[in-house]
Amino acid sequence: KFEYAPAPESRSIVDLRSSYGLFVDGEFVEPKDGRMFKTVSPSSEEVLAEVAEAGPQDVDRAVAAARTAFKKTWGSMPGRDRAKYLYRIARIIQERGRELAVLESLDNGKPIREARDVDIPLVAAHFFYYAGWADKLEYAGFGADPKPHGVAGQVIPWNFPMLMLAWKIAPALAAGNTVVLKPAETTPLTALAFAEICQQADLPPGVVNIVTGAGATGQALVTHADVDKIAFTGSTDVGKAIARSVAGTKKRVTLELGGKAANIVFEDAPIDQAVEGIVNGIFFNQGHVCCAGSRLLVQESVYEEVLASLKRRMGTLNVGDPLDKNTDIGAINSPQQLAKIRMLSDVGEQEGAERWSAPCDLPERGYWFPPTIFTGVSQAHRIAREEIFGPVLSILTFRTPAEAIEKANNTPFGLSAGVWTEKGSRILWMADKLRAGVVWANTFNRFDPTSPFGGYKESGYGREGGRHGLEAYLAKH
Ligand code: TXE
Repeated sequence: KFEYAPAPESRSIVDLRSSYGLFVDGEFVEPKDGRMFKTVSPSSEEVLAEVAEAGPQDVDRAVAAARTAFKKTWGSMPGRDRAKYLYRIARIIQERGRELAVLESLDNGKPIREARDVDIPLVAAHFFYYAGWADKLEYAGFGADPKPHGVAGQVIPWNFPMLMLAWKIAPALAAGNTVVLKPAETTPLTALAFAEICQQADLPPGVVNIVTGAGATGQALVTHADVDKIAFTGSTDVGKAIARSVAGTKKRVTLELGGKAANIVFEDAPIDQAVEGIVNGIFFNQGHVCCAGSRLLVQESVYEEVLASLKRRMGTLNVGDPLDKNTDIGAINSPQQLAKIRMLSDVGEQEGAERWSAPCDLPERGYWFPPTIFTGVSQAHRIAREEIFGPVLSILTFRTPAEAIEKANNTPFGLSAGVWTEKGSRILWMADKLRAGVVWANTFNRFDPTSPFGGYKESGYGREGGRHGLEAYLAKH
């Protein structure tokens, strides 16, 4: 009998320093008031490193460095030269791919298989893709001589730390902006590795600056008077606060916020394939995905069959050590997020829905939650309306396509949706009626640098990715 014994990805390929400063004007510097915070591995609770906490003066310094770089080098550099730097960065990311994947998995808790096969290859792909745009901006459709805004202030979340950095930094630099980016406080390490990559690529100082810290650092950045353009991905509440804070200023804003996507399975869908799509839709990245298929809408006639098949499949998922290549579901990113998932799951039961979790042994240390589904969910339940952002699926049923549309759109969010059916005409009809920025047909959670991504309604505004992703970083005239 063949026994597959995977070697856990070796931690030793990651060269962690015990402490990291801020990356300002091409160098790592101490924070002005010396404040540091710890970043912890969510799977082992081990302290991975100490990281500087940027205060307002540090943010000032970073924005000033970005302004100077915009004026002196990057803002006036020919597009083909900017492209050379972006291609160089993309190649270094590929070369260091294994190390970056391990670092991401350690700091975030995601399975190494996903970090290695999805996150990091997509990071490189974004830099390659936008490098290709840097000398072709006149074809982006914003006039013959589109101009960058200047300094971009970017705040990103913890679910796809390096990929969110790439979504933000690659188009900003391609368009000729300079950047100050704040990674999330629980996952700063790949952004700091990216700072080293900027040094390795000889990127002119000040073009990219990384300020680590918590919400206060993000707030200091987005309210800074000399920031021209803000890009934010994170919670809907913070997104709304940012939108309010920039009202009446010169700043341009794009917001990518929460979601509560419907994954809609019709009776004619190939059920095995749909079940794979349901599993991928909600359990990929522990469900820490803004476009996760967190509401399953299944046609009544196939409900029992889908449910039985889904439970069987959930029983095969491996939950545990993120560095093990056999792991399907890793650790929940933080105790705060775990508490939120637990709280909303308890509310689901209190409101009358029925909970089922796949049987699995969860490790003692670290933050874990088993793959879980709720049946008997009604549209009024909080678990059907609020973003849980964890491996928790709410299952509802429908009879007709019109009912599926009504239920799918019955949410303040509008980021994504999935449709499973053999009928091409139905896919087109559904895609037209669903109020969601992305509609996947017979697949889910597919990403590509050429495709625009973004929301309707309270999921935010603006698009990232593709030609549309450049729009946010170019001034029209
Ligand atoms: O988000 P925050 P949190 C959702 C998800 C999750 C919930 C809370 O439902 O459970 O939000 O997560 C920075 N000004 N999403 O608390 O606080 C913060 O430091 C400027 C969905 O982690 O929005 C971090 O870098 N910045 C989402 C980033 O904002 C501020 C991804 C996101 O953190 C700030 C993450 C402020 N006042 C959470 N306060 C998605 N759309 O994918 C915090 N930040």
